[in-house]
Amino acid sequence: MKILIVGAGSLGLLFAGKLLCVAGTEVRLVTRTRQQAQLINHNGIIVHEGDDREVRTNIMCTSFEEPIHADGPSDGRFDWIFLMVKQTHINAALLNYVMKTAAGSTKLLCFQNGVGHVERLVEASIPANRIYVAVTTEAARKDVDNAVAHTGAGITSIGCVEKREARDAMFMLENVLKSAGFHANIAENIETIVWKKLLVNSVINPLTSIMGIRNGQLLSSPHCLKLMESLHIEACEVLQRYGLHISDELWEQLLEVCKKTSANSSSMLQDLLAGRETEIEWINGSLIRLAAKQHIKIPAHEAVYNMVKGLEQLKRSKH
Ligand code: KPL
Repeated sequence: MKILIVGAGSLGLLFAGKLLCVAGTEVRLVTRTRQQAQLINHNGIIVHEGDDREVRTNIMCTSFEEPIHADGPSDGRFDWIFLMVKQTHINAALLNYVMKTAAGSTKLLCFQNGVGHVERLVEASIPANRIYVAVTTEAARKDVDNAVAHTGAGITSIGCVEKREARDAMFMLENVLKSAGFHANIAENIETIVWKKLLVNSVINPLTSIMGIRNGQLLSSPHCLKLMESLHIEACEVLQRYGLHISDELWEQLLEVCKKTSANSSSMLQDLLAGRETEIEWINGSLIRLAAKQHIKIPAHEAVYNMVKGLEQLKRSKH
């Protein structure tokens, strides 16, 4: 199986590093900058597992600026392209790159947080029957541009946008992911899984970003728990009206995510501190837009949305 991973953040490096160890799998990696591509070409990818194991693998890596066919044995015909960039990095140039790189049968697996990216891919004329969605709870921290620490094992669910599409291809991919050591499964209801992850992100990410705290600290104060509850209740109402089955267990799962990732800074807080645009538009923004279609107001989400947007602008003007 030939896989092209687009995006070399923490998850891109983790998946590339682990998939490279699977016999019969060819993996290539695309980075945003030439410097990162050069570093990875010279030094490989290092994955630090929790048990102090260190796996170093060599990989062929290019940057967006270089054509994918230029420097390797691969004929550029990939079975899968894993799109592992953030929502904020999906722009015309990236879509153009993906379209040029994909052959007629290449399937695209999207790992983004939130919703909205699939629609943007379809608008860019990528056929819906070639778009697949992945939701992963793997936790990883990029230490340097070619090294990643696997900080927590999670579950990766994959599903297709068009229900009747290639199950065989998904089975094969599921097996490859499992051989690489990931807990992977094929989800019949990938849309529900996407929205549930969005709900978790819509509570933890803005609150940790506004307060500048780690995920676990949300649990240490009744005031924080109250804020979490308000966001959770509003989001559940919107998703139930949208037709998704949302059980009471989701609140427990939300608390569990905070516990499991207690020492981590949320991705939104990391983006804010680094002066990058956050994914708030595709997380809480998507919920607000869905609520508007239902003619209801979700004031707690609107408040955190505006606070994060405000902070984002202030931080970006300083950088
Ligand atoms: O996915 C996350 C993120 O930081 O984006 C977690 C850790 C689950 C918090 O929402």
